[in-house]
Amino acid sequence: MLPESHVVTISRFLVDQERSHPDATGNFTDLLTDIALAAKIIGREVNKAGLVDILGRVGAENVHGEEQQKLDVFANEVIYKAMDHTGLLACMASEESEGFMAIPDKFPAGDYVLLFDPLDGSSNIDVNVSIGTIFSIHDKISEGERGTLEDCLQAGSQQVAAGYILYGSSTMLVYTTGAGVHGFTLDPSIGEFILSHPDMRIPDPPVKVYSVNEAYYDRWSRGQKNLVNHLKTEAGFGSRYIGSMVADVHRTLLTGGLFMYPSDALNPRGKLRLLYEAAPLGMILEQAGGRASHGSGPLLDVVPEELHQRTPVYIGSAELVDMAEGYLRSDSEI
Ligand code: P6P
Repeated sequence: MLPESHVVTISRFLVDQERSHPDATGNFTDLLTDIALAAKIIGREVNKAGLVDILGRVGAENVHGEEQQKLDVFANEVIYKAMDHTGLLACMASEESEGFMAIPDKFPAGDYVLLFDPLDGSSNIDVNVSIGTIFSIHDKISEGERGTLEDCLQAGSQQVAAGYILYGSSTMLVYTTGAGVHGFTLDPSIGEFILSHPDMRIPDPPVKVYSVNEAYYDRWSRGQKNLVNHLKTEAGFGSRYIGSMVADVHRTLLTGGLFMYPSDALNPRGKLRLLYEAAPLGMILEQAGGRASHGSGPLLDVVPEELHQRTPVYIGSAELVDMAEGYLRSDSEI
């Protein structure tokens, strides 16, 4: 007997969502479908990374006679090649590519802009820790037929959609179009993403967990130090830190809590990137009822000045992000 919930693939879910937008062209449905395809291909390689490494020791080349690629370079190429010919995108930008990525002249261009981190946390692959792909989608705003850098440098509040794929104990795709957050789990036996987490909401009250790399404690501002000292003493919080942003933020979405990557004396803008890490994950958490801040205001309000711009990140339960801003405000009041 099937459970009450029905078997809904991401394709079926996208078509149903499209039906609720009478003016929809189907282009967004096609775009997410292509992203899901790229995710399956990347996940297949990520899930056999150890084996590939062993195979790689037999010869410096893979079975196709190609130079063994690093997985993040592979993931970057998979996404680019899955998207470049579709006629859906005006341009792309990637963590792996210095400049913005034009659509080849031989292919038609479209009206969406895709920003992505193809494989965030790839240093964790060798120790079998969960890693992720992050994507951010904007509308093209420039006048010309094909996209420009201007189309990539939009505030997070302008995103039309955002999402991530988490390659963990299972492969999950989580996305929002500004109408709630929906999670899909890959059933590898049939190669389909199945709706497993409809309308995700960050729990309230949250579990008492904060997530930050405390190795940098001595480089933090006084306010940052006071915040973490408060959380771990009076507030009785526990600490969880995976060191893979998608995994840390996904846990925060599911349990509540506070994920932080602060600025510090050596990194005045922090480490994480605004366009294709903080802004998309920030949209997801805000759509789920949480908050995203750069420490002194809404993260999604920041208008980027360059593609790989870094930003401090405070993402999670609204009350905890508010608390963080309160402690950090004391830094500017000194
Ligand atoms: P640190 C992974 O390298 C990454 O880009 C994010 O996924 C993660 O949140 C962060 O860096 C971890 O950085 O300095 O704590 O090792």
